[in-house]
Amino acid sequence: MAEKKFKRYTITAALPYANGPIHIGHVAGAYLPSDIYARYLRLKGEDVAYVCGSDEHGVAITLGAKKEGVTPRQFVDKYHALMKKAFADFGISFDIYSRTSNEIHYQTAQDFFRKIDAQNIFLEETSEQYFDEKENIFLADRYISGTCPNCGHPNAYGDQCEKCGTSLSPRQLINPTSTVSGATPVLKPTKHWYFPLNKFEDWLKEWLIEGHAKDWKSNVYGQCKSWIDQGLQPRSITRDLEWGIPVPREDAKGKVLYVWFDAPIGYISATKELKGKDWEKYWKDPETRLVHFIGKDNIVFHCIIFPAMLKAEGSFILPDNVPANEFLNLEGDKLSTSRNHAVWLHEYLVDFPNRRDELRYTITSISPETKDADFTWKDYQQKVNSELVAILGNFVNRVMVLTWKYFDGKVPSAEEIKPTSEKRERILSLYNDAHTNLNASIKEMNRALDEFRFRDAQFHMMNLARVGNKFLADTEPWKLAKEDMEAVAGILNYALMVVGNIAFACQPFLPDASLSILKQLNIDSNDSKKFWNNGELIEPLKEGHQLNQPELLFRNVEDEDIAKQVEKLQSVKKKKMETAQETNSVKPIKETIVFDDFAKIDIRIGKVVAAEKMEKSDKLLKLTVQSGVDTRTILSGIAKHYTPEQMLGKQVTFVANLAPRKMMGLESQGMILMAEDAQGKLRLVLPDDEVNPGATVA
Ligand code: B3M
Ligand code: ZN
Repeated sequence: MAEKKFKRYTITAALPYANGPIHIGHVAGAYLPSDIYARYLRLKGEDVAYVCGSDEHGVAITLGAKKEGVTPRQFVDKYHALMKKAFADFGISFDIYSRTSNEIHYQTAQDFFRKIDAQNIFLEETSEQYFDEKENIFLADRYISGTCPNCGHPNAYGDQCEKCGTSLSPRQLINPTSTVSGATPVLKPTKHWYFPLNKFEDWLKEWLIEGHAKDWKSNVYGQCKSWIDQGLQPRSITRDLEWGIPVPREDAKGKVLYVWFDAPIGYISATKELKGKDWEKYWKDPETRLVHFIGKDNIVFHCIIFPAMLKAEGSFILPDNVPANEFLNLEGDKLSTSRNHAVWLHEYLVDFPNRRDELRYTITSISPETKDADFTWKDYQQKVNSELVAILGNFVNRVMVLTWKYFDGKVPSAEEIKPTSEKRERILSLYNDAHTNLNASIKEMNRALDEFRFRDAQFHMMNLARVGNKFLADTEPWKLAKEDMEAVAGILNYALMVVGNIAFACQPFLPDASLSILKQLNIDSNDSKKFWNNGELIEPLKEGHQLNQPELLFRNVEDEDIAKQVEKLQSVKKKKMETAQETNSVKPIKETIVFDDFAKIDIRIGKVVAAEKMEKSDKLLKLTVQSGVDTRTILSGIAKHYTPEQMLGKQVTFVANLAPRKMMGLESQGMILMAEDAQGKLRLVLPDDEVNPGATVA
């Protein structure tokens, strides 16, 4: 890694919307990696400002408040408190957890706007925007949904399609509807301010594509590049809303800043709140390293839009790295707040008291650093039981117990073992092996931490315990105790030294375990800095030093512990399905069939060449269908939904090999496929473009 020496670090973690509790997906995306990194830097003695806070503006908030029937203020107060507590209880070591409804943030965001505005950078434009006449509001962002012009997803929002990730504006949506009232919106003129991202395109290319291509993660760089390659457009940065930061202009009454304009400035406001007069160093000194930790859905905002805003403002440093993570899934399914498919941090802390490290460990070991990952409770149990308990806990405990057994809990003499016998020669070579491996692991761990590869870093940390265990298993001090206590003393002295180094090494990953080991060794963390700057093993224990009693670092997770959690997830799913069925009376899914069952059905596209009402039936239409192979008669129960005139010339999808059936004295030679919803609405199932009759469907 290119060694750049920074004087201080400003570490930010995405400001979560104050619209729901924190779940493990959030933890895996931004909070745990940033916490590990911040702890690592502090341990090295670096000057760190690690800032975060609640994002309290935008439609995510106003819609949520409306749903709960409270004011936005009451809504954010509730969730801000909940999130702040969950982070603190989980031990995320923010230097400050602020919020964007603070006075200091209003000031900071408005000053930021004014500074750019004074340079006449913003564009001002009156344009026709969608308006909900029922609710009397303009429909931006999540207030409006419709079909995505890019992928056809029927529920894309006015700012983004969550299916394909395309960033959108409301006018691009096909068949837009108001998410507030369900109304079809009308167009109405309104004035807004736009940030001319296009004018920063060349600068962005140079700074990002040429400047950071090599040191940024490839998933981050790739997304940025494709955004820039598509060409950048001006983005509106104001909204017609009541909740938000007023646009600081005389002629902008009733307008507020767009949430994505003010939210990243929240990092700056939080730093001001934290550091007082000293804050500028953390944002304006080029020797400060600014690093944003986020999830992949926030990449463009942090890598393109916010940097361009900082550049336009002119006095700030730019992010040096944005190590964004991919997504974490849960038990094979997307995490979802609205579906309640999640492991909520505050609930985990109640269900698994004093087991914060176990969750940290599991999440880091599957961290979605390069691709999406899946959290399963079975995995959690396995990682705790066969890694934390069996490797780390076991090693520390064995060393502690043996030292108490043979040396009354005092660090034994490290006097050099002379190679006076074959056995001793073997022990000496085992020392050498262990030493080489331990130092290599420490180096690898440090390198991985510098490169934001936290999963690898944690693996190398665990290697210290793996090597320690192997050293004990190979040297077998419990057998030597009968013949060579000098050798036993040497072995345990060395093993204790390894335990001490593990206490330091696991600090960023497993802070509670680290404290427990330090307590058992009866040392404080003074030597931490030495360890983290040395890059190799250090000797934290003196001969004769008295240890405390051993205590267990981790306990096994029992089958019933995880069964309860799996059950909880399933019962949420079941309940959701039941209520969905009750409210929509959606029919349950039929029994599973195998592919061969499906393959027997011959579905074709045909064209209606004649259509008439069946006599004495108000339901049936008699259709003459050209099937590509033949011309046949099909009777279809759609007369209440389609007229013969409407059907004439239409394509239809039909089952071509269904045994003919007699209906009202006439033979029907097939079945037209229809979609029917719970309200009885019936629609033809059709290809979305004309195909030739006889086309097969599979
Ligand atoms: N609140 C989006 C999110 O929670 C947004 C992040 C802001 S970071 C400045 O995913
Ligand atoms: Zn889409």
